[in-house]
Amino acid sequence: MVNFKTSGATDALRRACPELRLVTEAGVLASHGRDWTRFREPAPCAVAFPKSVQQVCELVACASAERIPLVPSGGRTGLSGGAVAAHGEVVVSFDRMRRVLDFDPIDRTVTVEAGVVTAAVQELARTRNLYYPVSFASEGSSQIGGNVATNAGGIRVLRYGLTREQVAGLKVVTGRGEVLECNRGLVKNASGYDLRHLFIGSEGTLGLVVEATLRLTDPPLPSKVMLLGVGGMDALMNVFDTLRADLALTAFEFFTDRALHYVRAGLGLPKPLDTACPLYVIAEFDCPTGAEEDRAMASFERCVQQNWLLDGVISQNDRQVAELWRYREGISESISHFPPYKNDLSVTISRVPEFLQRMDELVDEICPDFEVVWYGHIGDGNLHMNILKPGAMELSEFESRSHEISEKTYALTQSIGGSISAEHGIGLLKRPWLNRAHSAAEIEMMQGIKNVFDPAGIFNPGKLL
Ligand code: S2G
Ligand code: ZN
Repeated sequence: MVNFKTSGATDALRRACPELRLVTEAGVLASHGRDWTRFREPAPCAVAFPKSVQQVCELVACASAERIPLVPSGGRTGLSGGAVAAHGEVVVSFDRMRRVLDFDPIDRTVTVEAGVVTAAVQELARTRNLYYPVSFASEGSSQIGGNVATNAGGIRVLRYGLTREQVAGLKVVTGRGEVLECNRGLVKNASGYDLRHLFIGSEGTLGLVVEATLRLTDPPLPSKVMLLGVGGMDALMNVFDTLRADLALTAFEFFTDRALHYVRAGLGLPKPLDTACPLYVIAEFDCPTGAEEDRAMASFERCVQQNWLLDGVISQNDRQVAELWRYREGISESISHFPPYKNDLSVTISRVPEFLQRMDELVDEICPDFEVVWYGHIGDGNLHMNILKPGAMELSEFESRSHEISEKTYALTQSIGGSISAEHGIGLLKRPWLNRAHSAAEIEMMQGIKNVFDPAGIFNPGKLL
């Protein structure tokens, strides 16, 4: 951490912020100095647990004056190392800022502190007969502040968009220790640049999100889920196009037979279909009456007649909906022990088959000895590529081999206009390839924006930029 102060940082913070809870206990340093990634050892000098915006402002003012690097930390479920503190930084945890500050039934908005867990917002919405639609496997531990910082997506982006579309207002502490109230929950506000949208997806590099005002929406209609077996990606895209035309889809996810193998082993799940297929789909759709179910069955039959579908089941009740979703939502945890090297890629939906075909050829050519598990969100062109570490291979060798694959993967992704990070962010692990995602001019502009909001460069140094 060049020109940053890490030794003596805790003393400086204790003097400047006597009320601030500052922990240096080894177990907390280890647990709070990381996210879900396992490629860097956590080594913060301390973990700060502010309990108010005022304490955050005091902390940032001191860190800015003393040039103490700060790593914001929410639910620690990130997948690009964005919340990893490996160089003596001070972690800023929002575990003690978990209050629900306001709910307005007319505005249909809820204002929460950054440390509120995603599932708690979903539950609050449910109790008010409303719905918070951002949903993903780690929602039980991820925090709203981190969801905003990474613009978390999840399984229903197809219908509701990402976190960005739900944020009606943000309160942020900048690197100058100022509090910005962005948009304050307004639906319309044409009064200049919407700074809210700079902070969403900024990965903690522009400011610390301390409060968010989130839009809630109508509760979803009763829905059903189909688990479908498909012969190949071209057929899968025909199924997607057909079901999207015939049904009100809320999700359209895919996973490969290798993913199915691991999630069945990991969760002890039975075979979902009699037919073993190379690819599987989870399609969720509005099904309030028998008419929609009939339409779904007709659509299913048409896909079978076209030989796009090899097999399939449809849920008969809510329990089966949950059971079918486990085949998709359980994949990530079922392969986490390897560990996997993750690439979170996106292309326009129409390019998915070509992209996957060329990726298969690339993997066969450069790493036939590696096992790759694919799954993701066809409905928004986001494909999760998980390279599984071979048991006997050292983590460091595995990471460097995976970097070679990433070099070629990102070149291919860039060649067809895709993104090297669809929803997990650039963080620490993808930073060497930022120039695959943006031109030099764009990166220069991004650095200029960073300098405005974080002039001392104390926010999450080494991440993203
Ligand atoms: C997903 C979750 C994390 C992972 O399952 O859609 O975004 O394993 C992922 O990539
Ligand atoms: Zn995902």
